[in-house]
Amino acid sequence: MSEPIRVVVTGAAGQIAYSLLYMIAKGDVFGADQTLILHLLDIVPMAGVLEGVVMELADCALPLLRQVVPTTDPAVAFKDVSAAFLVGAMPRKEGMERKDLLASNVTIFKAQGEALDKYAKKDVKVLVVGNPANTNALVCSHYAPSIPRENFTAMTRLDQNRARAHIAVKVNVPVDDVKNVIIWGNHSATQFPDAKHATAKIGLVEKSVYDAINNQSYLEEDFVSIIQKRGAAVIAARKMSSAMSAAKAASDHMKDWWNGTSPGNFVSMAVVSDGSYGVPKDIVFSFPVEIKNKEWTIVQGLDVDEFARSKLEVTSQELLEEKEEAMAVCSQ
Ligand code: NAX
Repeated sequence: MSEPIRVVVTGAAGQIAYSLLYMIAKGDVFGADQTLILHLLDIVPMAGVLEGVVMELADCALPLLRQVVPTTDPAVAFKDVSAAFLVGAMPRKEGMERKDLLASNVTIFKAQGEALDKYAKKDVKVLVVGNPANTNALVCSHYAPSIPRENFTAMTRLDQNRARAHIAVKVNVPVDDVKNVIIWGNHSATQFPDAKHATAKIGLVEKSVYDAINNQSYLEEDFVSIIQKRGAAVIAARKMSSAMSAAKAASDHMKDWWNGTSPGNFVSMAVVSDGSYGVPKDIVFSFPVEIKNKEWTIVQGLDVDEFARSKLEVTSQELLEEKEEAMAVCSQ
């Protein structure tokens, strides 16, 4: 067993964290040999609920979990952490405009960026889940200048998992036999789920998903719209937003970042754009990435046709607008 690492989960009294904490604490993310000290951050009114979560984690009797630190103080929460799951955010309330939500949440991520800058390890891996996730990650990184920008990412893995599972059902193979579905852009309704480069193992043959489904309009219209609206469909059915699947996606994202991707496989992560594929620089944009030695690189050289290009432009435009609004709020 190696020395314990410190991992923080914010929004630790919330519904995603309720599933995520168990996944982390039993070794799904950092491995079966990595002991952990879990830091749990939430806001003062949730301190009582947090105590209940601490009790349940203790009652799980998990061998890797060496200590749990519940707190409402960012200085304690971010101290010496190697990995940060930034889940906590203000939910959208009735009558609240998207702009108001963005304003409240970027303020949270500005403060957490400053706290990460001061207290976290300089090689901390930060995954932002709380919405608007891409722009929150950008803000967080901006206020943590001593930590490399590459260490800030936002989650589009839930969208990728949804897309992959959808294709698997469509071509009737286990989900593991579908690979390289891409989510481009923002974790919002403008995201572009792209099956153009995806393959599925059908029998013994690895086939292009486009060939296997053989219905271009389905893949460019219905599929895109179903994945874009999947979150809303879960809310309509469950009367609450995705939680178990969001936690699994956060776990998958960090696990791949920590351990790397296997050859020939790429995953989607929202990362700071370097201008690849004509995407504007300096927005946090979901790209296909490969990961080695805990460092991601954007997969290059994929063919982006005119249809895809138009989708990338729409989602880029939304992210540029969010960035402008966020920076205006932060500079007030
Ligand atoms: P909950 O409302 O159940 O939990 C959020 C928790 O965050 C609450 O306990 C709240 O007190 C806490 N919180 C609020 N402000 C905080 C602060 N400043 N510091 C620490 N904790 C704070 O929401 P949940 O369902 O867990 O969702 C959390 C976030 O994930 C939301 O912003 C949601 O929109 C977002 N999602 C993002 C997804 C993605 O794919 N990127 C998918 C799932 C989810 O919708």
